[in-house]
Amino acid sequence: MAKRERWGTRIGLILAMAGNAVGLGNFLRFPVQAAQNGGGAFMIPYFAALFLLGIPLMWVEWAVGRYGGKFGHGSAPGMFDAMWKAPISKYLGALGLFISTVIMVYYTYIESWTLGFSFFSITKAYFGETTFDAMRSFLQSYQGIEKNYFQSILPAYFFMCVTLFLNFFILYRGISRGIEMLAKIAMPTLFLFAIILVIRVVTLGTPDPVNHPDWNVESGFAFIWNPDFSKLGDAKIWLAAAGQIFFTLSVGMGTLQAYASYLRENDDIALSGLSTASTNEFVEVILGASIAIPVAAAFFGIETTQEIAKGGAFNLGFVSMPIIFQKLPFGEFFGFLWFLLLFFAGITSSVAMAQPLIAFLKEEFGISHGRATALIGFSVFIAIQFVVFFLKHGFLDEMDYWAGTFGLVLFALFEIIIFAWIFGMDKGWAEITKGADIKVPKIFYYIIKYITPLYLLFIMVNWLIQDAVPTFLMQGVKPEDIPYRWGARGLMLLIFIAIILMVKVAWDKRNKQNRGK
Ligand code: MET
Repeated sequence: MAKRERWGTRIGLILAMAGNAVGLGNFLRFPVQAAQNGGGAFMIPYFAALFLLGIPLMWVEWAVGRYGGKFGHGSAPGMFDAMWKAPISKYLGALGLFISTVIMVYYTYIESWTLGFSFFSITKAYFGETTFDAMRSFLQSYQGIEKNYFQSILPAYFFMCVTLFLNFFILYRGISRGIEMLAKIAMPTLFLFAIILVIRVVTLGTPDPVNHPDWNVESGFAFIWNPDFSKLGDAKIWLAAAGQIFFTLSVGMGTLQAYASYLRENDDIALSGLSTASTNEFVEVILGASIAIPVAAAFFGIETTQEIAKGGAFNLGFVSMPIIFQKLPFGEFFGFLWFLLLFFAGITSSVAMAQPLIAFLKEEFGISHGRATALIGFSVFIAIQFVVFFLKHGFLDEMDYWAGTFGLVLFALFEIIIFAWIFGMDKGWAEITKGADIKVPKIFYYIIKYITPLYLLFIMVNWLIQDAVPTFLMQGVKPEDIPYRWGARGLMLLIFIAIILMVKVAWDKRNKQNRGK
């Protein structure tokens, strides 16, 4: 077996794993989800999901990854196959490969907007667009949806190309010289930028005490942190909270496992996994929660902030934030920090999304690192065209729904059943605690074995009853978008079939070789 790459240092590994988890989800998706789901009402199911789904799955995925790595596998098909010798297991693993790949395609495009907008901040390009309509129109003309400030999609296309190039350049340099190096630079910078922004936000007070004395940062914090028990009966909030935990921790997509596969057999995973989850949560609920919502509450009031969040996933980050920057002294500088922070958060996650596929091509097909990276870079470049040009018709939303929301839960369900019930919880527990630098509380043995799978099952059943049919039939989707949404499904199906076929070919080849021996 060829010698596998390794992480250079422990701190590098933790930063890379934290970089994998900390992403656009922490700063853009979290505030929107919290605001849409009633702030303080959201946080209770959120923490429940963190302890019953997020942290247990974090440990499981590190264990699955390190175990698979022992057999030379950096992607889920091989990992599942190592844990469960049944023909189907590698195909269930293929689902993980599929999810990370699809997410990479649309995620890098959003990531590229942040790079663009950091440039537009420092050059004050959007200064003058001071109303919601004007700023939304700026964003939409950048995205090629309408013609206004930008007359063509070229600037967006340019930043997309730069972003893809940077991603694949880093991936080309490999685990320790590429991904680890990036994390060592990007993560501390991200912390610094976020802290500067939080300080700026908390010192804002009440910007307009005469006309709006109750519009202030405190009201933003109160909105998130005053627990609201009245809405706990609403299943939607529980599902949204679980969805956010999945998205933000990057569980259920194969990227944490891929990173963990570069560990040595006796390297700790208990403490490292917990550190990754804690870092992510610190960034999300301390830093992420202290920027977009409180600042919007101070300038627009809580009601409007909730309206903004309901208006779409990017309204808070790309529309309301730029309006606020224009009201602040040195706003161009804070805008630059905000969007560059998002870019760093994004790129340390997106490189992780390509890693399973790169490992797969190298390990299961014997393709060289350079060629595998180039091949995937090229394929992502082709697929992203659809996202860029059909953005207006919900292409991105469709992919985000199936891969970034539904897919994560489905894959995690298969994974935990294989890990806790087929591989077996006793062996699984031994894996999690092997080489551990902390004592993992025994209660997690039972949580992983019973509660997490049941929780996931419950989410899936709930989905089947409530959402499956209307979502599948695209109820509520604008009629003119339906063909494009089907197009997105077609593209995903194509990617899925391609991955399944590759898994089949690789295993057929391997079985033949084994028989020949
Ligand atoms: N965890 C990263 C983020 O929060 C990547 C998520 S992809 C489902 O953005």
